[in-house]
Amino acid sequence: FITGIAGQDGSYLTELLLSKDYEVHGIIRWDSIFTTERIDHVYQDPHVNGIRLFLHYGDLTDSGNLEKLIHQIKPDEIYHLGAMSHVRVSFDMPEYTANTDALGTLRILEAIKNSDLPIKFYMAASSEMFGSSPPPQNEHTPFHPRSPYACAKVFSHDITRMYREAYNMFCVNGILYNHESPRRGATFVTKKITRAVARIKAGLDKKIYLGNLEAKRDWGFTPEYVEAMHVLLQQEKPDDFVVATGETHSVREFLEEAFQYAGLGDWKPYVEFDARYLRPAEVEVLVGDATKAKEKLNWQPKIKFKELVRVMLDADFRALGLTPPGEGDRILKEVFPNRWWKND
Ligand code: NAP
Ligand code: G4F
Repeated sequence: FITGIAGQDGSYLTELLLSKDYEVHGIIRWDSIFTTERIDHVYQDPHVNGIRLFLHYGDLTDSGNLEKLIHQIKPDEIYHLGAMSHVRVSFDMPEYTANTDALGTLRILEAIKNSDLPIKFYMAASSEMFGSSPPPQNEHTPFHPRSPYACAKVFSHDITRMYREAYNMFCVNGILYNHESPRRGATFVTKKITRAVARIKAGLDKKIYLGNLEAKRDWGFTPEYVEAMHVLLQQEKPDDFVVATGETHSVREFLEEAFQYAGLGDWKPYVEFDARYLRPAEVEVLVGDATKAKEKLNWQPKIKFKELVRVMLDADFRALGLTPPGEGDRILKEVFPNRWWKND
């Protein structure tokens, strides 16, 4: 059972679990337009027998709905990925963010507890929780959240651990650092840049407007991160893990790399500053120390910063009908000969 199934991570995780012969259920929010674009390629018509993907209407703010679905589905594993996941927006909507991202987790944990079923629970915690704690951060680093989003995730992280200890439930936190892909939402900085670079290349746009270029992030590749989520729920004993590449790069470096790879040269003539993208409090630098995941889960990322930029740009070129430079596609073929996800 996946909350946030139609999000970036939910879509890859669905493909991973289907490739492992799971029956997958997920909640989507009702909207007046279709919001399932990321999972349309694996959608299965419910009128056909033998399908393994089931979508249900649901919302993290509706405890009755969550209780009912968990009672009906009786899942073995819950991957709780649903969230208002945009840090900047959480400053505009702090109460909604806390309701969804903090209380939403509590609602699911209570539903599991009340079900008396041996359900394993994965909580999508975040490196944002470390905030201004100096890098590199690991499982023992104190949290110092710098946004309503991060505060809500700290609550979810702690309540997940608390249910594990108090009720002996199989609950784990994956403390994931930023992970990106061609399916990343277009308002997050990596996708905003690669999409804009492709549009500039195609002659559709002239400029991109950005905020703080000096912030540094530890950016990884989403398919590898959803593999970590799955492994985390297959441990013998529940435990929390940092999942990261251990490299950090600034938004400025991302711009340099993307414009160079696209053959546009210097990025400066194309980029303008817009204060609306600044945050009241910024997280300056995130670098994860994922030694524990390497040693205990045998998890290690293969795609790092430069490859990630290439993979994302090739996809954005293709989306506009442009011939991609092709290095990203070549890397994917070489590194993942048995790829289980659709290449966008
Ligand atoms: P995403 O693309 O924004 O997906 C979030 C999903 O949550 C969307 O499908 C969204 O539904 C759903 N959602 C939002 N509000 C909801 C509500 N009230 N009820 C039910 N569903 C709701 O985020 P992501 O990148 O896949 O991230 C997945 C999770 O990992 C999130 O919890 C995020 O905070 C966390 N995380 C992400 C990263 C990262 O770098 N990507 C790093 C650390 C942690 P709609 O499709 O209807 O909008
Ligand atoms: O891409 P971002 O919006 O990601 P951010 O804030 O790091 O959050 C993402 O990663 C977290 C894990 O650490 C997740 F928990 C969270 O759900 C989300 O997936 O911003 C990255 C950096 C920030 O420092 C921001 O100030 O880019 C800077 N930035 C500069 N200009 C911008 C922009 N960010 C956005 N979104 N848009 C800009 O125009």
